[in-house]
Amino acid sequence: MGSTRILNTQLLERVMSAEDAAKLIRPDMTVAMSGFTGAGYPKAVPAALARHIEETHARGEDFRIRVLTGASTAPELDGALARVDGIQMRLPYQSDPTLREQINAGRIDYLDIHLSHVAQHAWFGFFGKIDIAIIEVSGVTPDGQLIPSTSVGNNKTWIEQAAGVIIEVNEQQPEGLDGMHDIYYGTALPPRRRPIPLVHPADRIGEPWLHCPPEKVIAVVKTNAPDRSNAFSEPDEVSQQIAGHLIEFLRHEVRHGRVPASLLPLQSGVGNITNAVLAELGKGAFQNLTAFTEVIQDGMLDLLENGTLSVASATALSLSPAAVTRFAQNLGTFRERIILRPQEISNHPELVRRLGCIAMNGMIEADIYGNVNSTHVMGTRIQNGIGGSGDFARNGYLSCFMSASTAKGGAISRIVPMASHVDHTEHDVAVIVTEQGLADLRGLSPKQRACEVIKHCAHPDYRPMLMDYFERASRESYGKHTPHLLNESLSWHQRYVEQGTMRDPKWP
Ligand code: 0RQ
Repeated sequence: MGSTRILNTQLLERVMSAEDAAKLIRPDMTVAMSGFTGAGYPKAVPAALARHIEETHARGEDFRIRVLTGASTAPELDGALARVDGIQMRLPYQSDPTLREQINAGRIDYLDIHLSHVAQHAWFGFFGKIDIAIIEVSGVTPDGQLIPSTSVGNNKTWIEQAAGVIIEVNEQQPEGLDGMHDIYYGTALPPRRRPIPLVHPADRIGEPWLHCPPEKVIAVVKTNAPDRSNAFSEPDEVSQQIAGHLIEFLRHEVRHGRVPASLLPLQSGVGNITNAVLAELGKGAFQNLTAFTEVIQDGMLDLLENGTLSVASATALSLSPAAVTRFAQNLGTFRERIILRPQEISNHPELVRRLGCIAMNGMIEADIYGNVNSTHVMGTRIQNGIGGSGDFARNGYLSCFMSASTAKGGAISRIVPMASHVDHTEHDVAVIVTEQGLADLRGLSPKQRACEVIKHCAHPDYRPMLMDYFERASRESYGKHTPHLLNESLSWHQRYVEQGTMRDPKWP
């Protein structure tokens, strides 16, 4: 069976159908897969496995597996396996509606983990033995090295740790990806750790290919399918206002000499707001920027194309269909300016702190003291996961969280008395931005922070309620350092759960 992408004869001999490869996976196995924010995930074997699981369940037999990835994948992987009730454990990040529903119904054990921690936790053995890795690549070199695909994620670790490896060679991924990756093989567990020799986002410290001993490869499957990327909507008014506040703040920081005119390496989370911030950054206020981030979205591609951004280091591309076409057409230019690394490097606390990243991420809610909830709606229902937000928020030079001031048509205030779940503590959050304004929390005490957050970030409909809470708490609280009324602090969430709104009928 000939192939222009599989140039190693030993691996060519292992080519088989997705169905046959899927049959190598047995109930209760731990299966580690490639994939990060809808890029570079296996396209055929998980779907074939889902069909196999469905048939097994129809015979009345149990068949569920434990699924590990880099981050979120796509309907063909998470969606397909969740629909047939085929997942018993999942980590470290997801965004699939069917999977989310099952996690929140209590059917799946979901481990929500800092993305930089996953590889080391696998090495420590916390996830048990990894039976099979399923890794999408864009090609195989004559000596059996794997040319990575549109994401790197945890692939290096999965290949090293798994007993057997199934490779999907996706002929639709551009051949020109070859040379864009930088796989660092120097990480180690304590006490053998050494400093990681990266001092600029453009530094290449590793090798372009993933090593995989050919004898570990139990199947090779050929695919030809695009990443399931979503289109971004045009920035709406709220996103533009948030972006405007943040850009004005960054200019202010430059004027005060706290960051250079070319800023510091940018980390930008996923979603429409962060994309709007990137669009705003491209309007000429800044030049010669760099990015040290996880995901390259459309907005970052625009900045690379128009020269605002000189280099972007990440672990995955997450592009809309239109941007995928642009990317493929200008691959020569992008290969010079994009470096894709393992997520243990793209998100490494040592590097984020050394480079002094400006972290910009979305949030579910923030409380008046600056604690941020990125993951749990009403403190109990997981939305996606912490992803890499904690890696960057804790270790970055400037940690910014952004969202609209309300959700669900105004029924929910995203500025609340007490966060119903905390992912990023008041100690890690420097700046909160909503369409109402920006609160700079650096150098402030808890009570000073509360005044800033209520005044600048809360929606006017909720501002008086928040101020009333804060004033009463300041008088009546058990301690006056971080005042709270403990029997009332989560009552806004309870009201929403019971009545579908956080609005208090006492307030007009
Ligand atoms: O639900 O679509 O059903 O209406 O949550 O909220 O406002 O559309 O915001 O898409 O920017 O996501 C925090 C989830 C924000 C994201 C989060 C509901 C809201 C909507 C989405 P609907 P929005 P965004 C790098 C960084 C953690 C990981 C991270 C995230 C849906 O930014 O996952 O940062 N962050 N990684 O209606 C009830 C509230 C709500 C609420 C929002 N307070 N109460 N519902 N919603 N706030 C990337 C990686 O790490 C891979």
